[in-house]
Amino acid sequence: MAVDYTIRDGIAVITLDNPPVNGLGHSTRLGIVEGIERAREDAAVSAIVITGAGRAFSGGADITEFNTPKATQEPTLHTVIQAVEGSAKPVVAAIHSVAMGGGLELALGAHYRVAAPGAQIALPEVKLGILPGAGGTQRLPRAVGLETALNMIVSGTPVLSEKLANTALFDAIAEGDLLDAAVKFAKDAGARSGPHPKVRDRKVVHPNAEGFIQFARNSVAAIAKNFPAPHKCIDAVEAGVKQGFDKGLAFERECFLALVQTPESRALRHAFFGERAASKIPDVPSNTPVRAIERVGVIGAGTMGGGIAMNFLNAGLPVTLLETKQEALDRGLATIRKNYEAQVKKGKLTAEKLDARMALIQPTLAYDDLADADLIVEAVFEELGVKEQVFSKLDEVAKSGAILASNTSTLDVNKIAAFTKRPQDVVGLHFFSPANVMKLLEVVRGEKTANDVLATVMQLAKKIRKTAVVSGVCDGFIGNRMIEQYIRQALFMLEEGALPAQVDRAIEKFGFAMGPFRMSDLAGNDIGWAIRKRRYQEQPDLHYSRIADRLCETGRFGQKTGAGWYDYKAGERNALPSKLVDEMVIAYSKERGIERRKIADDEIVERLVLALVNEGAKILDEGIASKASDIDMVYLTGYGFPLYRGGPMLYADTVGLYNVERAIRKYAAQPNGDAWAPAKRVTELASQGKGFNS
Ligand code: T1G
Repeated sequence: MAVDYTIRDGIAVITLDNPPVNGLGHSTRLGIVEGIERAREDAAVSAIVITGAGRAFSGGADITEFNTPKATQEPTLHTVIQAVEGSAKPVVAAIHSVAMGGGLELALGAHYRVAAPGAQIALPEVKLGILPGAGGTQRLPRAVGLETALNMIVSGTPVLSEKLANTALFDAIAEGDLLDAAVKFAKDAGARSGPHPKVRDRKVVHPNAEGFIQFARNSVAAIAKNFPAPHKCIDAVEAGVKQGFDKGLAFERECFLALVQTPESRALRHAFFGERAASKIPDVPSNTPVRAIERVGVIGAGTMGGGIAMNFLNAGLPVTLLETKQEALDRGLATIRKNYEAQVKKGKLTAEKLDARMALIQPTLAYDDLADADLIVEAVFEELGVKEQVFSKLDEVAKSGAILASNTSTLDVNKIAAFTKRPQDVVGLHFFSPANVMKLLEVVRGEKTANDVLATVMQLAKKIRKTAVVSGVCDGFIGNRMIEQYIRQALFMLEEGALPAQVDRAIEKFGFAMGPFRMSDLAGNDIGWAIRKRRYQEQPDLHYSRIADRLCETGRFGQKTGAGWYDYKAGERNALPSKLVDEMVIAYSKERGIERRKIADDEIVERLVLALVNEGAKILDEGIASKASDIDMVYLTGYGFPLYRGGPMLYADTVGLYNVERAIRKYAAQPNGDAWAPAKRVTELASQGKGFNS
C-alpha cells in the first residue's frame, strides 16, 4: 500500500509509504486524497498529519512515471495539493530527511509544517530540465521570500530545514520525536477555529522584486546557455509576482508541459537514471554481501597514484602509500599536500581537514606495510612486465580477501589477474586524470573477478563520489576504445581536407568541452603515438592515417613541449592554430596523392559522433558494457560529451537509428570507409524502429 492511514489521539495520520523515497506515484497520490476525505468524514478527527515512512518525507514526483500515462492520471499532484489546501480540518506536514520537488510542493499545500532538523529541502526539478510543476514556483516565494526561493528553484540545491526555521515555511523545528510534535501541533490547530493559513494567500514581499528578478536572469545566463529550464523558472516566479497566484500557477503549468518534452530534459533525466542504473550489475544481485574496506593501499605516488589516494583520504579512509624510492614518495606527498592547500585557499577545505587527511597517509617503501590493507590499488608504469612484478609481490604480502586492483587504462586485466593465485580478488579500477577530480571510474571485470568484489567496489565508488561503470576486458575498455575510433576519423579528415582548428571548432560547437586535437595536445601526443605503435604491431591490417606520427616525429608532443597540433606561447595554454602544422597536413595529403576537399562542419560532427556510437554499439554487441546508458555515463562523466545531449547513445536515439545506419553506410562508401562497418545492433534496432535506450 503506498499510503497508511491511522488515527492517533483524534488526529488522522497519513503516512506515505512508497519506497525507496516515497515518490508521489499515482497510488500514493490516490492514497493521500482518500485519506483527506476519510478524515473529513470522521467527526472524531480534528486535524490531519501527513508524514513519510522510511528515509524520506518524499523525494517528489515518481520520476519512473515520467512520460507515462500514470504521470498525468488523476489525481494529479495539483489535485492532491488542492485537496490538502482545501481541507477544512487543518493539515500539518511532518517533514524528515528529504522533502524535494513535488514532496516539498505537497508540504507547501498544507496549512502548517513541522520539520526535523537536518532535512534536505529542495526544488531540484531544474536539474531534470524542468521546473517545479505543482505550485512550487508560486508557493515557495510566498513561504521563504523571493530571493531565497529563486536561489533554491534556479539552482535546485537543497537547504537544510533548520536554515529555513525563521521563515513561514516551518511553524516549528522538532528536536525530539517528529510525529509526537506534529500530532501535538495538529491537536492545538484542530482546537482553534479556522480558516487555517494557506501559503497561497501570502504576499511575495520584496523591496525591489523587478530588480532582483532581472539580477537573477543575468546570473543564470552562464548556466542556462544550453538549458531552457533556468530561465523558465524565473519566468514562472515572475508571473506569480506580477499577475498573482492563479495566473502564475497556470503559467507554471504551461512551462512545465513545454519543458518536460524538451530534448534537454530527456537528456538530464536519462543522466539521472543512468547514474543510478550504472551501479546495478545485471548478474550480481543487489544483496550480494560486500567486503569491509577500512584500510587502502596505493602503489605509486605519481600523478595518478597521488590523485587516487586523495579519493580515499577525502572519504576518511587511511591510505598506505607505497613507492620504490624515498624522493618519489616525498614528491608524491608534497603534491597531495599542494592539492589540498589549493582547496584551502579557495575556501573549499579547512586547514584542520587538510591536516586530518594528511595524517591518514602512511608513506612507506616496504610492501610488507600493505599486509593489512583491505583494498590495494596499483598505479605503476603501464607495462605488463611491471604489473607482473607488482601483482606477484602482492600475492605474497596481501592478506587473504584483500581486493587487488589495477589502474591500468589499456592492459588485459585477465593477464594481470593470472599473475596471482587469487584472480577472483583482482579487478580493474580505471581512474581518469586528474583522479581526485574526474567523476568517472571504469570498473574492469575480469573473467574470474568475484561477484562480491564487484559489489564491494561499486559501493566504495559511491563512497568516494565516483560514477562507476562496469566494463568487460577489451583493448581500451569502454571509453578509450570508443575514443580511438573518434580520433581515427579526426585524423582521416585531416588528410582528406580538414585542418586541426576546424575539426576542434566544429565538435566544440556541437558541445564537446574540447576537440580531439586540443585534447591530444593537453594529454600529450606521445601517449597516442605509443598506443598506435603498439597497435601497428598487434593489428597491422588496421588502417590509420600516419599524420599524427609525422607530428610526433618532429617532437611536437603538445603543451608539455610548447608545441603540438597548435602553437603555444611560453607559459601559456591557449591553443594557437599553427601555420607549420597546417602546411604539414596539406603536404601529407599531397604526398599520399589525396586530392583535398572541403569538409563541412556537419560531416566533421557526424563522423566523430557516429564513430563513438558505432563502436559503442559493438561494445554492447560483445557484452563489454551491459547497457547503453552505461556508455552514456562514461562519456558524460569522463570525456566531456555535452550533458544536454545525454551521451552518444541517447544522441543517436534522438537522431534515430534509421538515420544513423544510413549515415554509417554513406561513410563506408567513401575513402577510408573500411572503418565504417555498421555494428550488428545498429542494423537490428534500426530495422525494428527502436533505439539503444528504448
Ligand atoms: N522518484 C522515484 N524514485 C526516486 C526518486 C523519485 N523522485 N528519487 C530517487 N529515487 C530512487 C533512485 O532512483 C534510487 O533508486 C533510490 O531512490 C535512491 O536514490 C511536480 C515533477 C531523494 C535526495 O529530483 O535527489 O517532483 O537505484 O541513490 O543518495 O514539481 O535520490 O535504489 O532503485 O539518489 O539517498 C523531483 C531526485 C522530481 C529528487 C535521495 N525530485 N532524487 O538520495 O539515494 S520531479 C528529485 C534525489 C518533481 C514536481 C516535479 C535523491 C534523493 P534505486 P539515491 P540518496
